[in-house]
Amino acid sequence: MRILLINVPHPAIGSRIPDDHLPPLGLLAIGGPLIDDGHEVRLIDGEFGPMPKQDIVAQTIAFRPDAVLFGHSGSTSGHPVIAEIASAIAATLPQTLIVYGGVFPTYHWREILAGEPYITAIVRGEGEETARRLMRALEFGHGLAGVDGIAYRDANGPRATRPAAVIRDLDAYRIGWELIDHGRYSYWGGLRAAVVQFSRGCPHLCNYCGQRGFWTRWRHRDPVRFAKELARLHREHGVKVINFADENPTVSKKAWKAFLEALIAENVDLILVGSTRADDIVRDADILHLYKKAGWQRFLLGMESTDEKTLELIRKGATTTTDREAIRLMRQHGILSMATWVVGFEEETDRDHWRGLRQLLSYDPDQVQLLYVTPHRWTPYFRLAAQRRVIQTDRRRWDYKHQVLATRHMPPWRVLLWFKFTEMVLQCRPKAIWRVLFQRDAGLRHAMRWYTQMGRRVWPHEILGFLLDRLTVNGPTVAEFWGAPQDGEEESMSSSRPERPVGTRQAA
Ligand code: B12
Ligand code: SF4
Repeated sequence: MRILLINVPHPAIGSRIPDDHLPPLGLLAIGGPLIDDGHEVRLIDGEFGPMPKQDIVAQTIAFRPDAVLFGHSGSTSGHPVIAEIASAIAATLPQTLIVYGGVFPTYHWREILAGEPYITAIVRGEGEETARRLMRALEFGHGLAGVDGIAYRDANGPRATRPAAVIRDLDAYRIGWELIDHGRYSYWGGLRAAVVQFSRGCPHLCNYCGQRGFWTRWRHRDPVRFAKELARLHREHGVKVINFADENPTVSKKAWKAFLEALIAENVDLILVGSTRADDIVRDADILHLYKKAGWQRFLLGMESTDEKTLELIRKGATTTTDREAIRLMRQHGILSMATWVVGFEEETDRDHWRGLRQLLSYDPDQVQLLYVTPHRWTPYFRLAAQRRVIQTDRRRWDYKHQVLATRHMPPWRVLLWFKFTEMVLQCRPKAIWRVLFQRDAGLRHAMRWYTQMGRRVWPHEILGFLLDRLTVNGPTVAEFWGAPQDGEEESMSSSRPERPVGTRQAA
């Protein structure tokens, strides 16, 4: 089959503000196995430019695909863009099959299939094996009812097949790196970059997390093979920065240490950045020198709130003591810390913001990233927020960087003021400025300067965006806006059945 993968341009600041773009790992992850099955696969990456809709449609027509596959990592807020481009392609090429995958459609398949007739099928959960089976069924005209892990329309309307089994051996599927020109992709201020995954999922139970249930179970790749793949990306494609897409790569100290040692043995000069949990950093105090030696330059630590009551509400399972200690240890080992902090909880008052700011200051992180509470329907937290009022009805804005919910004790402009004030105090205090200007390690200095520069560009964009956005007064409740809670379906795959890859196309 001729298969076209499309990465649509995302309107969020994460895509539009930086000059850098990262490869769309989700699409490459399904592209590799589809190429190995004998399909002719091509990728259009609309992030560059960004590409106007008509150019994407024109390039699609030129390729004459049998199937167009969509998916986007900025999942919820990316959906309206995918819907717009998919419907334009369907209007021009009505015979083309349209397949959609990723986190948001995995859960919102009922509404999408009911309201968007141009979508042929949705892949639910991880896509490597399911996409192979689905494309084979579509190619040979087999019924879709026998393909696990999808949703489609039958005579009775939208229906889902039984959940796919989680992939136990992540090394059994390769990333379709040949679909991209590595020279186009960069991060960290113009350095050639790739996104990778050592592991999938997370064993923790934070009740707002939209990712843990999607991957259903924590698994990791073979540490040595994974290190070799990173080294190959460096040697053969000149990749310098490796961005880890993992929710939580450090869950198993044994596997993580084996990876760090294997990468050190490869002796490649890489910059590694990603996210992890503060308690894992504290647990690994004795091997943090290996982190540094392997190339770790920054970890994003999800602190979400510094208020113990809120941490309990969101079941973060963290304490303010470990958060602070993790930052101290990282600094001691020359690794930057970025603390994410969430605002917009319903009962927040000025006093809470003030206390949070002071605690954040006492943590002394190198960088902060503030986000707004944004409930996903498939998480337990959604139930707690279901009756809150929505003030932002444009779904493209549900990207954590826009206020979407009303809070009880203050108007949106005051929440924005606290949001910006907290960022400003953290990033403009003398210590932070000193680190930006005089950080001794040149690599860390570059990283601090690049982030500061990003911040300077994001600020006017966010403030102007707030002034221009039309916020709804007396909007719908969260449940009215998105539908009833769906936390019963949080785990998108089955972890009890073993996954057996189907044979290759040639063998079939
Ligand atoms: C790397 C990353 C980025 C990179 C994007 C790089 C890129 N080109 O994709 C950058 C830094 C630019 C970024 C920006 C943003 N991001 Co981001 N990002 C991530 C991160 C860390 C990893 C994504 C990833 O590669 N995952 C690994 C791949 C393999 O998984 P996947 O994409 O889900 O694909 C699998 C399946 O879903 C499925 N699949 C996916 N697509 C398709 C398509 C088909 C046809 C099929 C069959 C299957 C399929 O198969 C794949 C293999 O199993 C995640 C957090 C996380 N841990 O996942 C957040 C995350 C995806 N980002 C998020 C957000 C909100 C954003 C922004 C909106 C932030 C902002 N306000 O600017 C923007 C959006 C712009 C964008 N380009 O996505 C949220 C999305 C939340 C949601 N559910 O809506 C996440 C989950 C973070 C979070 N904490 O919640 N992001
Ligand atoms: S630690 Fe992070 S990835 Fe794990 S459940 Fe909590 S928010 Fe999700």
